[in-house]
Amino acid sequence: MTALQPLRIAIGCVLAVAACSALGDAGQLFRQHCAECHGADRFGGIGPALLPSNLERLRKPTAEQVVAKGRLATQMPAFGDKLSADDIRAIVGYIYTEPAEPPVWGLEQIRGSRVVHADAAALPAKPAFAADPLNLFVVVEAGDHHVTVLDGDRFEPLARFPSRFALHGGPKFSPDGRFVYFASRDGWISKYDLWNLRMLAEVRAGLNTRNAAVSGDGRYVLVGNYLPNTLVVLDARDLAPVKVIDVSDERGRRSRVSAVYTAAPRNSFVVALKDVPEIWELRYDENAPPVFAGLVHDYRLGEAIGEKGQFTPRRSPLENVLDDFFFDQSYAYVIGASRGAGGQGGHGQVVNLDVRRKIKDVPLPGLPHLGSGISWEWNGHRVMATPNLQEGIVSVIDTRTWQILKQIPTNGPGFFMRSHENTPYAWVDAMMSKDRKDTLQIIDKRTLEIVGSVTPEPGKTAAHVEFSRDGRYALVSVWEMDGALVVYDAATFKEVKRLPMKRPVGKYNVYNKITRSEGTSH
Ligand code: DHE
Repeated sequence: MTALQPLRIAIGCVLAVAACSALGDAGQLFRQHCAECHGADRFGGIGPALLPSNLERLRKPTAEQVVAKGRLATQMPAFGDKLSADDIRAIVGYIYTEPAEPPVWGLEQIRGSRVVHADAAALPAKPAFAADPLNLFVVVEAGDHHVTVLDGDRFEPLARFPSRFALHGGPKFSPDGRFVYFASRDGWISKYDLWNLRMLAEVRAGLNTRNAAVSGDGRYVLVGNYLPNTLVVLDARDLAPVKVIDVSDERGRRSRVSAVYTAAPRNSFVVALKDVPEIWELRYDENAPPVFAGLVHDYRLGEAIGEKGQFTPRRSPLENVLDDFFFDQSYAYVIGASRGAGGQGGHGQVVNLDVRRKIKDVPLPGLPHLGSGISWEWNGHRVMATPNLQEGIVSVIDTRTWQILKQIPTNGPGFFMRSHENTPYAWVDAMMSKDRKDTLQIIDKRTLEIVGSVTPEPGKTAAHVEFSRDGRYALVSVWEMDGALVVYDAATFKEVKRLPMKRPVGKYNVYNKITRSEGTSH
């Protein structure tokens, strides 16, 4: 030990004690002013969870503003007249600090959170309205955390109800289109009956959730979580938890789940992992063959080693993490890319889920948003197209050879792309463009050229398209607090109707979803 070391240690101790006591004061302020709504454990209550991983999308200065001024269209009040700027800063510092004990959210907590509002079996098994139940749109209004159910023939709302805080990802439907399941970033899964226009059940499956998928047979919901590192299987009837699966590689290295998807033709869920380079496939049918626990192997045909096949992960090892991907129409292939920090931008990979390995690299530029990809027949074979979160291009890829056919330049980076079997056009937004985020461009799927555009409201972000069941209308969001849902004639690109909505982030057509239309996300 050098002469200076005891001094350094002493200073370190004083600083640590000071930091602890500052956190202690902040903790006291939190308990006094925030815990009633956000929970003493910061797991959330009537307000959202306030743990560092849940706050990743909120910058600290914005968080301070929210505490001082409140949050529009929520129950979050303003504390600016009760708390000093220093107190507010202390509270914000506290909520961005990891709790002393790692948060626990297992089977018991999930079970304890479940709320059953009504029993679907006791409700009429037919729609309570005259509108076509397969041409309904479910519109997620993030501005004030509501959902609107829209008649897709008349474009009139049938119902509007409050959702959990911050829904994210596409709602998922039961195979007959009667039930819709929503996931919130805070882990709440809600089941709603579209025929009776009633909320049926809610359960908190995680503390920080990515998304949920419904099995092709409609019996299970799989939820993928960042916090804790788990997959949760729910019974789709009443959202009762069936199984919690810890997510780690075979050496025990834990991973967050990027997203879960249903591969109905394979009777399986496919899971993208954020921190370990593997794709998982979990069969949901009871007849699933047992899975060999080893890393690089196939289904075991003979003896099982303790694990049933149902809900047992079958791992495909990869060279790189993939967290965003697109299934080809056969569901044997996925093309994926990594989008997080350390991701391999410019590096798409095609993975064959049967041989369980990468079969091709695709030199995709920027950050392709493959989860939003669409496909169609082009010159006798199938192509897919993906928007790009970083560059103003749409990449069109031949799915026989996985070669890039064309990079179509657009107004700027965009999030979402959509089409329909009954239209020759694909619509793409440029919501991250510097100066053209108010405009969607329309690509002719035959010529791969841009042939038109729509600007629903100059200067206001326009994004996310979904077609009506018959493909005649394209619905676009004006993505603002006082925004709108704008209905366009998909052939003439002329506006047909406009409905005011509160930041309508996404809209989903029941028929297009349950038939896995080639023009929409699945
Ligand atoms: Fe999403 C879907 C991941 C940020 C709005 N987003 C998805 C899905 C994934 C994903 C994996 C597919 C899930 C599904 O449908 O089941 N999103 C991510 C991210 O990793 C990213 C970039 C960072 C993050 O914070 O998670 C991200 N997403 C956003 C946003 O900032 C958006 C624009 C606004 C918001 O509400 O958070 C946003 N994501 C959406 C929407 C969908 C979605 C509207 C559903 C798309 C669809 O039409 O199916």
